[in-house]
Amino acid sequence: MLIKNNKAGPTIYGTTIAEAPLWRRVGSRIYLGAMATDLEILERIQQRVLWLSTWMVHHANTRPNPDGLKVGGHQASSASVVSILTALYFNALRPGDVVATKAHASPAFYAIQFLRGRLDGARLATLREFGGLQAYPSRRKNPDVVDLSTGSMGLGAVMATFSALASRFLLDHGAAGGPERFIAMVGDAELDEGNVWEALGEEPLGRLGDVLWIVDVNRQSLDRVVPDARTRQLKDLFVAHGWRVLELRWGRSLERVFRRPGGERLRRRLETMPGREYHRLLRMPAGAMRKTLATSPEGALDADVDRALADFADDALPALVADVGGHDLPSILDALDEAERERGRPAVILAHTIKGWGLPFAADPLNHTMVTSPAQIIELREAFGIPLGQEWAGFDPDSEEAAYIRRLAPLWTAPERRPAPAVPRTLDEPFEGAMSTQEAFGRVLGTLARRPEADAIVTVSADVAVTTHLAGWINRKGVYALEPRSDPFADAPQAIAWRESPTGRHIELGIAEHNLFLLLGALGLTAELSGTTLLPIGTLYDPFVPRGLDALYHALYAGGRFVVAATPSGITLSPEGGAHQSVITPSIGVALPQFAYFEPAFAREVEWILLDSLAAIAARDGESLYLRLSTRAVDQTLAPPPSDAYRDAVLRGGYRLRDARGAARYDSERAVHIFAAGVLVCEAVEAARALADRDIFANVFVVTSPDRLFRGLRVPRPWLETLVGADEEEVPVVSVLDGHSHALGFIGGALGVPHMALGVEDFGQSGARADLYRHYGIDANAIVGAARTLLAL
Ligand SMILES: Cc1ncc(C[n+]2csc(CCOP(=O)(O)OP(=O)(O)O)c2C)c(N)n1
Ligand SMILES: [Mg+2]
Repeated sequence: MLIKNNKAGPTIYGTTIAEAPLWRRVGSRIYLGAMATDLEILERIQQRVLWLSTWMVHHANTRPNPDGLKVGGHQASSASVVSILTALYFNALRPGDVVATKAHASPAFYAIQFLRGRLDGARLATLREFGGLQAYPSRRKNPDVVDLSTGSMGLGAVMATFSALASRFLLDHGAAGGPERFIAMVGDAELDEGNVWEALGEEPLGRLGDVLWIVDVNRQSLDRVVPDARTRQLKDLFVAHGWRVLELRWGRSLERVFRRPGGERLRRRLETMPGREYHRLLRMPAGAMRKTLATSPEGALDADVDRALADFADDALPALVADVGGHDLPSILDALDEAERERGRPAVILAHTIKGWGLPFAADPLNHTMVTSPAQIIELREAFGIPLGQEWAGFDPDSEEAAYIRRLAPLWTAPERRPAPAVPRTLDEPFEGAMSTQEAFGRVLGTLARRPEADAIVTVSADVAVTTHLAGWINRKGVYALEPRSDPFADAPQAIAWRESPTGRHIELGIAEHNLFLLLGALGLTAELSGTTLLPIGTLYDPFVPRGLDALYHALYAGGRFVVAATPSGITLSPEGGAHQSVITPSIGVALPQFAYFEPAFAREVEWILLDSLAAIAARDGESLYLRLSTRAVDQTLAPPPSDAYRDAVLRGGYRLRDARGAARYDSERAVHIFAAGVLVCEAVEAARALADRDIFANVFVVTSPDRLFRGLRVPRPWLETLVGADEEEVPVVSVLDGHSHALGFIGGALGVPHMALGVEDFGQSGARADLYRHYGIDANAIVGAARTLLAL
């Protein structure tokens, strides 16, 4: 698109240019109609964005502040992308575009939302206040303006990119897709995060044409001007991952000088200069710049460079030398337009910028945490031409800027939600004999695969689909690929038929737990972004939950809803050894918000928990599910007979499996409660029998969800108290699980009785199961010992 400063009267489609919309829809495509837009207006808008974002942070740091803590707000990081954001939000964005903004650019982002009429002006004054605008864009907290959450370096942009895959998945399965394009902005140092490259290595991501990244190459991180090698590698790294790279290195003023005599030498000088030296140059007084630039690294005068700069007065040099492409609006608009043109693969714009652009601390290596002083803000206000008392003002409705903004294409808004997918309440699967919860999970999914409700389910695994029992599902539903692929093994039947096509419903990833969680988050957000609800289920080995924990946290925080089935778990996986035995995951399950941790003991419980969770996800009113499963086969005859009460108790977090109160010679002074999670119910029952031989009366409670039981303590009549009878007030507690004891450690305190919490409190190791249970003190003997200690019997 060519931007011309054209204010005159030619008309398009019968309206004067000053009134004509800057976009039009032809069929399903939106065209940015502006054959001529007013660049001067855009420049003025960008100045206002810079002022408002700087003022907003200044205000946040100077308003009455009861605890005196520094509020912060990243004026420099925000200023760095003001030009890019202006080009996007005041020209390039179409109604189908969603944006994951660079997290530290939130002030500029909020200023823009205000100027575009999406955010009440009064909210700007609430930046970083309780209940106000969040420090980093959060769709959980400010859903009215934020498309996609960002904050923890690297995660937001990657989840946005996986959202593009989720949208493509929907289209391939006949649902309306959308949004049409996913734009993610990242800082240059943000790309140090390994999860970015972990994601870009995933094959389908290199072929998603609806993805555009914009890297804010200001050559600065939090602490420093970054090493040059990093910046120089960027282009090759993206190209190696199949991306189209567009560079915005210098602005048009410098490019013009480069074309003059001596200009190529100047270019070389600037482009070979280490980043720190360039930043030093930018911080120099105007008078010192020419000499520094025209002096070669060896100390000789470079006559060519001197000649190239000859026409510029000293005080014109700072602006010229700082003329990087990421602040040159026409160049940015051209790059955005160019990115549009070829949509067969993702594109990235590497935009060189100045951190703190337009502010007193521009390019200062330590500007990350700087905020304007009172004297600086007065100077800026005057420089921006903002009258005193008008600091928060938007554009007058009669102004050219306001008229221009009215002509812009509307920004993306959330689509209407299509009806929620149905989920059966029960499958009435027969579960008999000895069976593990992992096996039950595979059975339930296999049965679901034969029912129409399964149409909303999508499974994901990071190279452990086979060992986490997804085979039955995959055999029925196939593996998702962007195009159909032939299967060279089709004539040689395999345990898993790896049929890849756009209709497949299992997405297989490389061994990358960050990708697993971010993709689950993205698939779990399609209800909000596309209007079509998916029911995502991801599987991984439980010990590797912490490997992707930060991504899991982000996926939940960003609003994704999904199921994680983690198996095998605990030291029960005996011979596999400590590297594969999960110990701390139950505590993670209890602690993570919006993530219900369940660890069922019996097969039917797996069915109920999974279906209940899928129904809640479908209805968008429930939490995500963390289903911690086991490889140990458990005798299903130990389970209570199916009933509504049993199901209800399982979903509330636990039930009483064995009631000692009916025993002959029952004596409440010789009673103990054993609370056991998951497969250790077997040890609990065995211990209860052994205790009975000593006339110690043990009740066994199955804790299906330590998490629900714990959080249930805050309601008026906690489920835990309901489980225990009023006649059992003094009965002490032994708890046991295959994981850190801590996850059930709250029970005694909640009931106000002595409690011994058994669990695994060290790294695991190889061995036979009985040896390990004995060694870590979670076998029946250990339970008996704990009960006797508590009762002093
Ligand atoms: C995972 C993570 N680690 C550390 C931080 C702290 N942090 C915030 S900004 C920043 C530097 C960001 O540099 P860059 O991405 O280049 O952004 P810029 O501010 O230069 O635009 C760091 C380390 C963070 N937010 N997230
Ligand atoms: Mg940076």
